[in-house]
Parts: sequence; C-alpha cells; structure tokens
Amino acid sequence: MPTFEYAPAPESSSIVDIKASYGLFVNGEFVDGTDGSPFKTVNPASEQVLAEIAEAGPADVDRAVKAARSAYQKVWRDMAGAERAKYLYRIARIVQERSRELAVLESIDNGKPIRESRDVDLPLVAAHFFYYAGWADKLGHAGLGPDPRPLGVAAQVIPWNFPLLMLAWKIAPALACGNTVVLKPAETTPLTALAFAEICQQADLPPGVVNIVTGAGSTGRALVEHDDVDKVAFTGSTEVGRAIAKAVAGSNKKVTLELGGKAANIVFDDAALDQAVEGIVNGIFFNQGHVCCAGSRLLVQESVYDELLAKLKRRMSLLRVGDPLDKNTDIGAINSSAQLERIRALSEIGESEGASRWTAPCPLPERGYWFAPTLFTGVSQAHRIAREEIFGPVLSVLTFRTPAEAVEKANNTPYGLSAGVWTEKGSRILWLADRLRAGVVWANTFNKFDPSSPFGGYKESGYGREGGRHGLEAYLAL
Ligand code: TAP
Repeated sequence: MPTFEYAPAPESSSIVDIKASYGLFVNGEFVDGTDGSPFKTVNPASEQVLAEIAEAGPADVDRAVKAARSAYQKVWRDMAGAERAKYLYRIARIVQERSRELAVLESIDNGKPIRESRDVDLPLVAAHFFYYAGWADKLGHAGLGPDPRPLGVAAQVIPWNFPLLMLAWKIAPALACGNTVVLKPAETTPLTALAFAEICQQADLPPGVVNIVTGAGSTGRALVEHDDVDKVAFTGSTEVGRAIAKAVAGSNKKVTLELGGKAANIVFDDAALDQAVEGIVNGIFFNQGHVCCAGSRLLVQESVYDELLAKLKRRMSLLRVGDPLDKNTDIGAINSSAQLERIRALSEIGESEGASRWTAPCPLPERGYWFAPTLFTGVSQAHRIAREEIFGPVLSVLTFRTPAEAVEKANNTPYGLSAGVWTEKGSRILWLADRLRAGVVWANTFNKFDPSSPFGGYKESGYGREGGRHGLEAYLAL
C-alpha cells in the first residue's frame, strides 16, 4: 500500500537554553555540590553531551533535607490552604506558559517524540498542578477525616521515562497537603527537573519548600534513608522498590511505591479490530515502550488471531522511528545505552527460548540509541519475554479461547498495574474488570491518564495510589 512521503518537520531547539553546568537546587537557590562527583547528561538521539550536572552526596542531601524541614516548620505547614493553592496555580500557569520550551527540553534529554512531550506530558503536568491546587483548601472535605495534617518532609525519587510528569505526580499532591519535598530525578534525565526549580523561583515559592538533588542511585539511597524524612515516595523498578521497602522497614516513614508492570491487552473476537490495532500500538509503542503500564502482552482470541496480526504488522510498518524533535516521529530514541542493551538482551532471550521475532522494516539513524518496533509470536507464558518487563518497544503475543482463559493468563504475572480489554460487549468488560488483578483496567482504549483518576498497582507493582482524591491520602496524617 503506497503511503505519502513525509518531509521532515523539526521543532526548533533554539527555544531552550541549556547551560554548560547545573548545581543542586537547595533552599530556593542553585548551589554547588560539595561531596559528589559531577556527571554528564546526554541526548540519547545523538549521544551528544548536553550539560554537566552536580551529584549530591550525603552531606548535600542532608543540607536539602534541613532546608525542607525548616521551610516546613516555619512557612508551609501552617500556611492556609488557600494560600498554598495560589502558589500551585501559579506554578501550573508558568508550566503552561513555558510548555513549548519544556516539551523540547524533555524530548532532547529523554529521547521521546515531541508529539508526545508536547501533547501528552506537558498538558498533564499542568493539569496535575491545577488539580491539586484545587484540593489545597478542601482537605477536610476529601473524605479522609475532619482534620487531615501534613506528614512533614517528603523524599521523592523518580525514574527517567516521564521525567517532568513523574515530578508533577509527586510534588503537586505533596505541596497541596502542606508537606515540603526533596526530589531526586533520574541520572539520565535531570534537565526538566532543574527547569522546574527555576519555575519555583519564578513563582516565588518560599525557599526550601521544593529542593532538587541530582545524582544516581546512591543519591536516591541517601535521600530515602535520611533520618529526618517523614515520607518516601518512589517510582521505579521493583528491584529498587524492594530495597527501599527493606531500608525503611521499622521506621516511621510512610511509603508509597509505584513499580513495574507487564500488562495484558486483551482483544476479543467481537472487538472493532482496526480500533484495537490503534490501541495495541499506543499501548506498547507510546514513549518507546518505556511505560510502566505498557500493554506489553497482547492476548488475542484465537478466532481473530490471523486477521489481527496482519493488520498489526501493516500498522507497525508505518511507524516512523527517528529524530524526537521531528513532529512526524512516532517512536523516538531509547533513553540510554544501558536500557538499549537490556532490550536487546531480552529480545535475544525471546528468540533463544523459541519465540518468533518480527521487526517492522524501518531505517534507524546511525548515531544514538534506537530499537525498531518488534513483536514476538509463538510466545508461551513461561517465556521470559512474557514474564519480565522489557521496558522497550517489544510486544509479546499470546492467544486464548475463552474469557476465563484470558483472565487466567492476564493474571499470571507477578505484576498488577494495568490491563486493557477490547470488546463490543459492556457486560464482558465489567465481568473482566472484576477479575483482573490490575490497578487500572482500560476498556476499548489504553494509556489514558487524568489527574483526577487514581493510579497504582497490586502485587509487585507496588502499593499506594497516586492521582485523584486517593493520592492525597499518601501525603496526610489522618
Ligand atoms: P530504577 O532503576 O528503579 O530507578 C528509579 C529511580 O531510583 C532513579 O532515580 C534511580 O536513580 C533511583 N535509585 C536507584 N537505586 C536506588 C536506591 N537504592 N535507592 C533509592 N533510589 C534509587 O528504575 P528506572 O530504570 O529509572 O525506571 C524504570 C522502572 O520504573 C520500570 O520498572 C518501570 O516500570 C518503573 N516505573 C513505574 C511507574 C509506575 S507509576 N508504577 C512509572 C514509571 C516507571 P538513577 O536512575 O539516577 O540511578
């Protein structure tokens, strides 16, 4: 089938001003790190160094926690909710005003297509701040008791797949509830968190209410293990989540963990197949598959398997992989060489365990980290590609005959974060939603997010909920 040729439509990067080096954001100002070694952040689409970033060592983390404690006790805890709300609204509006710049910066540092950072990440970031600003003066009416109180200082550690959005998920509810925060972005994507620090200055947020400490795993560990934090909020891998749960066990710290997933996207034979194909593609190839709730296991009813697979392969052949700043790009760069290695390794294991690999025919740029959209058929439930999170653009396809078999296979995973169901039958959707052990179940859609909707997992996908009224509970003493 002939398709149109697309001329490149690159977004200009001249709107962002990346400095040669960045310090830590502590007590309202950028300061040099004192006991860490600076590291570099690179553009994964070109492998070019973007900036040098300070690493926070234990003494720097301690300084940030002290600033957060002081701001909590002197300003933020006792400020009227309506006043706190004004700061959050102000931040939300500045994010909107600077959204083009922030979207470009996110795509440069993370590798995600500008179409997604511009149309998904940034609108949701602003929406989270607007949403939680609305709660700040209504906490007594959230159904969580008549006089909910803040917890104190929150230590927040986030991953690299949605850098600014994960920051918003963490900071907006924490601040609305009267807590102060120290946040550590991922080592490979610190730039938008540092731009957010500037936004805090621009919004005249009282010094110390938000502190940003950059660094790698050791900085995160020093932060969550610090004696003077009251709350730990972590999003990342199940492995690190487990280590954090052990480290804080026996302390008074309240903990929420948002971890990995291996979601089933279940297609019944009565589904609108073209629509389902769009949902499958969005489910696994959105954000290069670097999505905790990605629909990485496709379960297809046997009677429509051949038809669906043919449509899916045709659609995958049209995906454009390449320059994240080109507005035509569907799939951008893999975030780091380490992640690319992991995707390659698990894909090779898929082949060696006997599954059949099919890769969409597409040219890949020479420099940078790239992986073409791939699917595996002939996958059994025992295969590692059906059990482990690949966190890349790789789909494992399995089949089922009956609804009961679909539920059994969907739930046969250590994770329980999300699931998708494609069918014309409303009663079947409700029947499945009741039985799927997943925090979110999407029906005839996938990867839809809204600040008013709680998000979180079962089993090894973690505990606690973020988003919505439920997200307040994680930041309040009730
Ligand atoms: P991780 O390796 O777990 O890293 C997450 C964050 O924790 C990073 O900032 C990391 O620092 C830091 N970290 C590493 N070791 C630590 C330790 N011992 N103590 C405290 N912090 C530590 O995950 P990742 O590779 O960045 O992200 C991918 C994973 O996140 C996937 O499994 C994905 O499913 C999950 N994820 C889950 C969700 C939700 S909402 N459930 C959302 C997004 C991602 P550095 O990276 O800087 O070293």
